[in-house]
Amino acid sequence: MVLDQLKEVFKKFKAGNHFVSYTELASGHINDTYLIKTDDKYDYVLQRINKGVFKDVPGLILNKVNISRHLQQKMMHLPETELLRKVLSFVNSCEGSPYFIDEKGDYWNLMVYIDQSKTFETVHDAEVAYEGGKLFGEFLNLTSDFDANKLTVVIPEFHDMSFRYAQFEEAFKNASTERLEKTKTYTDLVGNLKEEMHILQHLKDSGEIKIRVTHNDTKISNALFDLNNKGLCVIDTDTVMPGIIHYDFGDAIRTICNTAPEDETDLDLVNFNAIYYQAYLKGFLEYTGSSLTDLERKYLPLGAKTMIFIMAIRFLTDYLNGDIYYKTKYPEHNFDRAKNQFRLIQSFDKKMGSVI
Ligand code: GN1
Ligand code: MG
Repeated sequence: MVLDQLKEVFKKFKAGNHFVSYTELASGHINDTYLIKTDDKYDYVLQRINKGVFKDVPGLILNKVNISRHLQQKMMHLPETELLRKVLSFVNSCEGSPYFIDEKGDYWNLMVYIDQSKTFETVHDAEVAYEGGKLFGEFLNLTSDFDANKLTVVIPEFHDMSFRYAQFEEAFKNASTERLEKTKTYTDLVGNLKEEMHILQHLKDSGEIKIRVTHNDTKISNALFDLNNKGLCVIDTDTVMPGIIHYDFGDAIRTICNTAPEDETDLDLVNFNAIYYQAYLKGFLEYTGSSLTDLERKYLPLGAKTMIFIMAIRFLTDYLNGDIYYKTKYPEHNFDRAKNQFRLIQSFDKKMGSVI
Protein backbone atom coordinates (compact mmCIF):
# COMPACT_ATOMS: atom_id res chain seq x y z
CA MET A 1 0.00 0.00 0.00
CA VAL A 2 1.17 3.51 -0.82
CA LEU A 3 0.51 4.69 2.74
CA ASP A 4 2.71 2.01 4.32
CA GLN A 5 5.44 2.53 1.79
CA LEU A 6 5.50 6.30 2.25
CA LYS A 7 5.60 5.89 6.02
CA GLU A 8 8.55 3.52 5.72
CA VAL A 9 10.46 5.74 3.31
CA PHE A 10 9.77 8.87 5.35
CA LYS A 11 11.29 7.15 8.40
CA LYS A 12 14.57 6.82 6.54
CA PHE A 13 15.08 10.57 6.59
CA LYS A 14 16.22 12.79 9.45
CA ALA A 15 12.86 14.48 9.73
CA GLY A 16 11.68 12.84 12.94
CA ASN A 17 9.04 10.16 13.10
CA HIS A 18 5.89 12.28 12.87
CA PHE A 19 4.05 11.02 9.78
CA VAL A 20 0.33 11.82 10.03
CA SER A 21 -1.06 11.68 6.47
CA TYR A 22 -0.15 12.17 2.83
CA THR A 23 -1.63 13.59 -0.36
CA GLU A 24 -0.29 13.11 -3.85
CA LEU A 25 0.81 16.27 -5.64
CA ALA A 26 -0.09 15.13 -9.12
CA SER A 27 0.72 18.07 -11.38
CA GLY A 28 4.15 16.78 -12.55
CA HIS A 29 4.42 14.56 -15.65
CA ILE A 30 7.47 12.52 -14.61
CA ASN A 31 8.15 11.94 -10.89
CA ASP A 32 5.84 10.81 -8.06
CA THR A 33 5.45 13.57 -5.50
CA TYR A 34 3.71 13.48 -2.11
CA LEU A 35 2.99 16.03 0.57
CA ILE A 36 3.66 14.46 3.96
CA LYS A 37 1.78 16.05 6.84
CA THR A 38 3.30 15.68 10.30
CA ASP A 39 2.33 16.69 13.83
CA ASP A 40 5.68 18.43 14.14
CA LYS A 41 6.92 21.88 13.14
CA TYR A 42 7.31 21.22 9.41
CA ASP A 43 5.49 19.27 6.72
CA TYR A 44 7.50 17.76 3.87
CA VAL A 45 7.52 16.96 0.17
CA LEU A 46 8.67 13.42 -0.56
CA GLN A 47 9.62 12.52 -4.12
CA ARG A 48 10.39 9.34 -5.99
CA ILE A 49 12.55 10.30 -8.97
CA ASN A 50 11.75 8.57 -12.27
CA LYS A 51 14.87 6.53 -12.97
CA GLY A 52 13.63 5.58 -16.44
CA VAL A 53 13.73 9.22 -17.50
CA PHE A 54 16.74 10.29 -15.42
CA LYS A 55 19.72 7.99 -15.91
CA ASP A 56 21.91 9.51 -13.18
CA VAL A 57 19.60 10.14 -10.24
CA PRO A 58 22.35 10.73 -7.63
CA GLY A 59 23.83 13.33 -10.03
CA LEU A 60 20.42 14.96 -10.37
CA ILE A 61 19.88 15.14 -6.62
CA LEU A 62 23.37 16.54 -6.05
CA ASN A 63 22.64 19.24 -8.65
CA LYS A 64 19.53 20.25 -6.72
CA VAL A 65 21.26 20.24 -3.36
CA ASN A 66 24.24 22.23 -4.63
CA ILE A 67 22.05 24.82 -6.32
CA SER A 68 20.02 25.23 -3.13
CA ARG A 69 23.22 25.64 -1.12
CA HIS A 70 24.44 28.29 -3.52
CA LEU A 71 21.16 30.19 -3.29
CA GLN A 72 21.12 29.89 0.50
CA GLN A 73 24.58 31.43 0.67
CA LYS A 74 23.43 34.31 -1.49
CA MET A 75 20.51 34.89 0.88
CA MET A 76 22.39 34.45 4.16
CA HIS A 77 21.28 37.89 5.29
CA LEU A 78 17.66 36.70 5.55
CA PRO A 79 16.23 35.32 8.80
CA GLU A 80 16.12 31.51 8.77
CA THR A 81 12.33 31.30 8.59
CA GLU A 82 12.36 33.46 5.48
CA LEU A 83 15.26 31.56 3.92
CA LEU A 84 13.28 28.34 4.31
CA ARG A 85 10.50 29.90 2.25
CA LYS A 86 12.71 31.34 -0.49
CA VAL A 87 14.95 28.35 -1.25
CA LEU A 88 14.18 24.62 -1.40
CA SER A 89 15.83 22.88 1.51
CA PHE A 90 16.65 19.19 1.29
CA VAL A 91 16.69 16.81 4.24
CA ASN A 92 19.38 14.14 4.51
CA SER A 93 18.63 10.47 5.06
CA CYS A 94 19.48 8.94 8.45
CA GLU A 95 22.69 7.74 6.81
CA GLY A 96 23.65 11.27 5.89
CA SER A 97 22.93 11.03 2.17
CA PRO A 98 20.65 13.48 0.29
CA TYR A 99 18.62 10.53 -0.98
CA PHE A 100 17.37 7.12 0.10
CA ILE A 101 17.35 4.05 -2.16
CA ASP A 102 14.53 1.56 -1.50
CA GLU A 103 14.57 -2.20 -2.04
CA LYS A 104 13.41 -1.76 -5.67
CA GLY A 105 16.34 0.53 -6.37
CA ASP A 106 14.12 3.63 -6.53
CA TYR A 107 15.57 6.94 -5.34
CA TRP A 108 13.71 9.23 -2.95
CA ASN A 109 14.44 12.73 -1.77
CA LEU A 110 12.79 14.89 0.86
CA MET A 111 12.27 18.64 1.06
CA VAL A 112 10.78 20.92 3.68
CA TYR A 113 7.28 21.95 2.52
CA ILE A 114 6.78 25.68 2.08
CA ASP A 115 3.37 26.40 3.58
CA GLN A 116 1.16 29.46 3.08
CA SER A 117 2.05 29.30 -0.59
CA LYS A 118 0.34 28.61 -3.89
CA THR A 119 1.04 27.80 -7.52
CA PHE A 120 -0.72 28.74 -10.73
CA GLU A 121 -1.46 26.40 -13.64
CA THR A 122 -2.81 29.35 -15.62
CA VAL A 123 -2.40 33.06 -14.98
CA HIS A 124 -5.22 35.59 -14.88
CA ASP A 125 -3.39 38.64 -13.63
CA ALA A 126 -0.53 40.68 -15.12
CA GLU A 127 0.91 41.21 -11.61
CA VAL A 128 1.44 37.45 -11.31
CA ALA A 129 3.23 37.44 -14.67
CA TYR A 130 5.43 40.30 -13.48
CA GLU A 131 6.20 38.56 -10.17
CA GLY A 132 7.00 35.35 -12.07
CA GLY A 133 9.44 37.28 -14.26
CA LYS A 134 11.20 38.68 -11.21
CA LEU A 135 11.37 35.27 -9.55
CA PHE A 136 12.86 33.34 -12.49
CA GLY A 137 15.04 36.33 -13.36
CA GLU A 138 16.40 36.38 -9.82
CA PHE A 139 17.07 32.63 -9.97
CA LEU A 140 19.17 33.10 -13.12
CA ASN A 141 20.89 36.11 -11.65
CA LEU A 142 21.84 34.40 -8.39
CA THR A 143 23.10 31.26 -10.13
CA SER A 144 25.06 33.17 -12.79
CA ASP A 145 28.31 32.75 -10.81
CA PHE A 146 27.79 29.01 -10.26
CA ASP A 147 30.12 27.07 -12.56
CA ALA A 148 27.76 25.36 -15.03
CA ASN A 149 30.41 22.70 -15.74
CA LYS A 150 29.98 21.43 -12.19
CA LEU A 151 26.42 20.34 -12.94
CA THR A 152 25.58 16.82 -14.07
CA VAL A 153 23.81 16.88 -17.43
CA VAL A 154 20.77 14.91 -16.26
CA ILE A 155 19.16 14.60 -19.71
CA PRO A 156 21.65 15.14 -22.51
CA GLU A 157 20.42 17.43 -25.33
CA PHE A 158 17.28 18.23 -23.33
CA HIS A 159 16.47 21.43 -25.26
CA ASP A 160 18.52 20.57 -28.34
CA MET A 161 16.39 21.08 -31.43
CA SER A 162 18.28 18.69 -33.71
CA PHE A 163 17.87 15.98 -31.09
CA ARG A 164 14.15 16.66 -30.75
CA TYR A 165 13.74 16.55 -34.55
CA ALA A 166 15.66 13.28 -34.73
CA GLN A 167 13.39 11.80 -32.05
CA PHE A 168 10.35 13.04 -33.94
CA GLU A 169 11.54 11.58 -37.24
CA GLU A 170 12.22 8.22 -35.62
CA ALA A 171 8.74 8.21 -34.04
CA PHE A 172 7.19 9.23 -37.38
CA LYS A 173 8.86 6.26 -39.10
CA ASN A 174 7.55 3.79 -36.54
CA ALA A 175 4.12 5.22 -35.74
CA SER A 176 0.84 3.38 -36.34
CA THR A 177 -1.05 4.33 -39.51
CA GLU A 178 -3.96 5.42 -37.35
CA ARG A 179 -1.90 7.92 -35.35
CA LEU A 180 -0.07 9.13 -38.48
CA GLU A 181 -3.33 9.91 -40.23
CA LYS A 182 -4.75 11.69 -37.21
CA THR A 183 -1.68 13.88 -36.76
CA LYS A 184 -1.04 14.76 -40.43
CA THR A 185 -1.82 18.51 -40.09
CA TYR A 186 0.59 18.76 -37.19
CA THR A 187 3.41 16.62 -38.54
CA ASP A 188 3.34 18.86 -41.64
CA LEU A 189 3.71 21.93 -39.40
CA VAL A 190 6.79 20.41 -37.77
CA GLY A 191 8.41 20.31 -41.22
CA ASN A 192 7.40 23.88 -42.08
CA LEU A 193 8.89 25.36 -38.92
CA LYS A 194 12.17 23.46 -39.02
CA GLU A 195 14.51 26.23 -40.15
CA GLU A 196 13.23 28.96 -37.83
CA MET A 197 13.20 26.59 -34.88
CA HIS A 198 16.93 25.90 -35.31
CA ILE A 199 18.11 29.52 -35.16
CA LEU A 200 18.78 29.54 -31.41
CA GLN A 201 20.42 26.14 -31.57
CA HIS A 202 22.90 27.45 -34.17
CA LEU A 203 23.66 30.57 -32.10
CA LYS A 204 24.29 28.36 -29.09
CA ASP A 205 26.48 25.92 -31.00
CA SER A 206 28.56 28.72 -32.50
CA GLY A 207 29.15 30.23 -29.06
CA GLU A 208 27.38 33.50 -29.93
CA ILE A 209 24.97 32.91 -27.06
CA LYS A 210 26.64 31.95 -23.85
CA ILE A 211 26.03 28.87 -21.77
CA ARG A 212 25.11 29.40 -18.13
CA VAL A 213 23.23 27.67 -15.32
CA THR A 214 19.57 27.35 -16.33
CA HIS A 215 16.52 25.76 -14.73
CA ASN A 216 15.06 24.23 -17.91
CA ASP A 217 11.53 23.69 -16.60
CA THR A 218 10.31 27.18 -15.81
CA LYS A 219 6.63 26.55 -16.38
CA ILE A 220 4.72 28.90 -14.10
CA SER A 221 3.54 26.03 -11.88
CA ASN A 222 7.20 25.67 -10.87
CA ALA A 223 7.07 29.08 -9.18
CA LEU A 224 5.69 29.34 -5.65
CA PHE A 225 3.83 32.49 -4.69
CA ASP A 226 2.85 33.71 -1.25
CA LEU A 227 -0.79 34.31 -0.39
CA ASN A 228 -0.49 37.92 -1.60
CA ASN A 229 0.67 36.69 -5.01
CA LYS A 230 4.25 37.79 -4.47
CA GLY A 231 6.93 35.50 -5.96
CA LEU A 232 8.43 33.29 -3.27
CA CYS A 233 10.52 30.34 -4.43
CA VAL A 234 11.55 28.53 -7.62
CA ILE A 235 10.80 24.81 -7.26
CA ASP A 236 11.44 21.59 -9.23
CA THR A 237 15.15 22.03 -9.83
CA ASP A 238 15.45 18.49 -11.30
CA THR A 239 16.55 19.74 -14.69
CA VAL A 240 19.00 22.46 -13.62
CA MET A 241 21.74 22.12 -16.25
CA PRO A 242 23.99 24.20 -18.48
CA GLY A 243 21.80 25.99 -21.04
CA ILE A 244 20.84 29.31 -22.62
CA ILE A 245 18.65 31.92 -21.00
CA HIS A 246 16.10 31.85 -23.86
CA TYR A 247 14.55 28.56 -22.94
CA ASP A 248 14.00 29.57 -19.32
CA PHE A 249 12.45 32.79 -20.53
CA GLY A 250 10.43 30.87 -23.11
CA ASP A 251 9.01 28.11 -20.94
CA ALA A 252 7.65 30.63 -18.46
CA ILE A 253 6.07 32.60 -21.32
CA ARG A 254 4.65 29.38 -22.80
CA THR A 255 2.66 28.77 -19.64
CA ILE A 256 1.96 32.31 -18.41
CA CYS A 257 0.70 33.67 -21.71
CA ASN A 258 -1.46 30.66 -22.61
CA THR A 259 -4.99 31.66 -21.61
CA ALA A 260 -5.78 27.96 -21.04
CA PRO A 261 -4.01 25.02 -19.39
CA GLU A 262 -1.45 23.04 -21.40
CA ASP A 263 -3.95 20.24 -22.06
CA GLU A 264 -7.13 22.27 -22.67
CA THR A 265 -9.03 20.52 -25.46
CA ASP A 266 -11.26 23.44 -26.49
CA LEU A 267 -8.71 25.13 -28.72
CA ASP A 268 -10.78 28.30 -28.97
CA LEU A 269 -9.78 28.94 -25.36
CA VAL A 270 -6.09 28.81 -26.23
CA ASN A 271 -4.80 32.30 -26.93
CA PHE A 272 -1.50 34.08 -26.44
CA ASN A 273 -1.78 36.97 -23.99
CA ALA A 274 0.73 39.62 -25.12
CA ILE A 275 0.06 41.85 -22.08
CA TYR A 276 1.31 39.12 -19.78
CA TYR A 277 4.32 38.75 -22.08
CA GLN A 278 5.28 42.39 -21.46
CA ALA A 279 4.66 42.08 -17.71
CA TYR A 280 6.84 38.97 -17.45
CA LEU A 281 9.56 40.53 -19.60
CA LYS A 282 9.67 43.59 -17.36
CA GLY A 283 10.15 41.54 -14.19
CA PHE A 284 12.65 39.22 -15.87
CA LEU A 285 14.81 42.08 -17.16
CA GLU A 286 14.91 43.76 -13.76
CA TYR A 287 17.14 40.89 -12.66
CA THR A 288 18.86 39.75 -15.84
CA GLY A 289 18.83 42.83 -18.07
CA SER A 290 22.28 44.18 -17.22
CA SER A 291 23.94 40.84 -17.94
CA LEU A 292 22.33 40.24 -21.33
CA THR A 293 24.09 40.98 -24.60
CA ASP A 294 22.14 42.75 -27.37
CA LEU A 295 21.93 39.47 -29.23
CA GLU A 296 20.54 37.63 -26.22
CA ARG A 297 17.94 40.29 -25.66
CA LYS A 298 16.99 40.43 -29.34
CA TYR A 299 16.18 36.74 -29.39
CA LEU A 300 14.05 36.51 -26.24
CA PRO A 301 10.79 36.49 -28.27
CA LEU A 302 12.17 33.74 -30.50
CA GLY A 303 13.09 31.88 -27.29
CA ALA A 304 9.41 31.94 -26.36
CA LYS A 305 8.22 30.66 -29.72
CA THR A 306 10.94 27.99 -29.82
CA MET A 307 10.07 26.73 -26.36
CA ILE A 308 6.38 26.39 -27.23
CA PHE A 309 7.47 24.45 -30.30
CA ILE A 310 9.81 22.18 -28.30
CA MET A 311 6.90 21.15 -26.11
CA ALA A 312 4.61 20.72 -29.12
CA ILE A 313 7.05 18.42 -30.89
CA ARG A 314 7.82 16.46 -27.69
CA PHE A 315 4.14 15.79 -26.94
CA LEU A 316 3.52 14.86 -30.58
CA THR A 317 6.54 12.54 -30.62
CA ASP A 318 5.34 10.79 -27.48
CA TYR A 319 1.90 10.34 -29.01
CA LEU A 320 3.42 8.84 -32.17
CA ASN A 321 5.53 6.56 -29.94
CA GLY A 322 2.40 5.24 -28.20
CA ASP A 323 2.76 7.34 -24.99
CA ILE A 324 5.92 6.01 -23.42
CA TYR A 325 7.42 9.13 -21.80
CA TYR A 326 4.87 11.44 -20.20
CA LYS A 327 2.27 10.35 -17.69
CA THR A 328 -1.12 10.49 -19.45
CA LYS A 329 -4.62 10.42 -18.02
CA TYR A 330 -6.41 9.12 -21.16
CA PRO A 331 -5.37 7.73 -24.58
CA GLU A 332 -5.36 11.01 -26.54
CA HIS A 333 -3.83 13.11 -23.76
CA ASN A 334 -0.47 13.68 -25.47
CA PHE A 335 -2.12 14.54 -28.78
CA ASP A 336 -4.39 17.04 -27.01
CA ARG A 337 -1.36 18.62 -25.38
CA ALA A 338 0.41 18.84 -28.74
CA LYS A 339 -2.62 20.39 -30.49
CA ASN A 340 -2.87 22.92 -27.68
CA GLN A 341 0.78 23.96 -28.08
CA PHE A 342 0.51 24.23 -31.89
CA ARG A 343 -2.55 26.46 -31.45
CA LEU A 344 -0.55 28.59 -29.03
CA ILE A 345 2.17 29.04 -31.68
CA GLN A 346 -0.47 30.18 -34.16
CA SER A 347 -1.81 32.72 -31.67
CA PHE A 348 1.74 33.78 -30.74
CA ASP A 349 2.44 34.57 -34.41
CA LYS A 350 -0.73 36.62 -34.66
CA LYS A 351 -0.06 38.66 -31.52
CA MET A 352 3.72 39.00 -31.66
CA GLY A 353 4.34 39.11 -35.44
CA SER A 354 7.63 37.93 -36.87
CA VAL A 355 10.34 37.36 -34.25
CA ILE A 356 13.36 36.80 -36.50
C1 GN1 B 1 7.78 17.62 -17.59
O1 GN1 B 1 7.35 16.47 -14.78
P1 GN1 B 1 7.28 17.92 -14.98
O2 GN1 B 1 5.86 18.35 -15.11
O3 GN1 B 1 8.07 18.70 -13.97
C2 GN1 B 1 9.03 17.71 -18.45
C3 GN1 B 1 9.26 19.15 -18.89
C4 GN1 B 1 8.03 19.69 -19.58
C5 GN1 B 1 6.80 19.52 -18.70
C6 GN1 B 1 5.55 19.93 -19.44
C7 GN1 B 1 12.11 15.84 -17.34
O4 GN1 B 1 8.00 18.28 -16.38
O5 GN1 B 1 10.34 19.21 -19.79
O6 GN1 B 1 8.19 21.04 -19.90
O7 GN1 B 1 6.67 18.16 -18.28
N1 GN1 B 1 10.19 17.23 -17.70
C8 GN1 B 1 11.01 16.29 -18.21
O8 GN1 B 1 4.52 20.26 -18.55
O9 GN1 B 1 10.86 15.83 -19.33
MG1 MG C 1 10.09 19.23 -13.97
